[in-house]
Amino acid sequence: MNELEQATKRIQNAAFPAVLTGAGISAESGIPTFRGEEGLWKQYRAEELATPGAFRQNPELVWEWYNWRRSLILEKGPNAGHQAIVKLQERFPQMPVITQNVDGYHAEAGTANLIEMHGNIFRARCTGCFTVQEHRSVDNLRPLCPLCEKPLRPDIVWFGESLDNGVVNSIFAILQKTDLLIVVGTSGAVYPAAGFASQVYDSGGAVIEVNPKPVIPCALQIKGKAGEALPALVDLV
Ligand code: BV8
Repeated sequence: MNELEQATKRIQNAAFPAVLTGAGISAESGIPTFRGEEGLWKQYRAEELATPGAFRQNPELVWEWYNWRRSLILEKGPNAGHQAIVKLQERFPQMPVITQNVDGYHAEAGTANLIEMHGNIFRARCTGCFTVQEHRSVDNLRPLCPLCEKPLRPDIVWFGESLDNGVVNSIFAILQKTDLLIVVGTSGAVYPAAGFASQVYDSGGAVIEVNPKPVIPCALQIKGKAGEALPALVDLV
């Protein structure tokens, strides 16, 4: 049996599969990943801009980066990889989808039971009164809170910031329960997401990885693009 057939069997026999995605699932939508060649923005790396320090030091530069990403995300849309996960949820209606991505594409594709663990690029949070609101502007470099007029920040988890406790608890409950974690399009460079696959594997679960450059040793690795391999896999299930 080849990897695709083995993976199909594992999914067919799964009692409570779960999905974890990273930037790679949006690559075929035309959204640059963080650590691929095209992942750099101007001369910056995500780790230099997606931090509280960078925002304190140069909020306009950080807003410029998010405005650029938001306009690109608005221009494009979910791809066949996102749609395949929605189709898999028809087979497994309880299947949770945990994403590291902030582009909103899983929600736009109609994904249920979705956890956006790093927040969402179309929300902003007030640095004064902490109100969270929708934010779709692509050119405002100094957005202010309409309630208290303090500066807004992206409602996104930056490097060095803790994830929301509720989100962490929900994810760990899923990782305890799942018997199959399907990991799509992540380089496994960022924690805590980078530890999820081994956590499932160490507690007796199975892991399938879909990535042109697989990185998870304990996974059944399917070397391929999300937009091609996922639909093929879901069609076989
Ligand atoms: C935390 C939002 C507790 C931003 C993101 C020192 C001080 C403080 C913390 C740390 C520290 N050292 C380490 C840490 C922990 C830190 C961390 O992990 N750092 C790394 C750099 C080592 N983590 C944190 O800070 C987290 N919080 O730990 O809280 C704490 C608190 C204080 C002090 C200590 C601990 C918070 C991390 C959240 C950061 N925010 N996103 C934004 O988006 O603007 S993470 C960012 O990276 C994105 O969300 C992204 O999704 C994520 C992971 O990247 P990937 O998704 O994997 O993307 P990447 O480009 O890397 O890979 C793409 C993959 O796709 C590749 O494998 C490629 O082969 C594949 N691919 C390409 N094409 C396709 C494809 N796959 C399929 N199909 C294709 N077509």
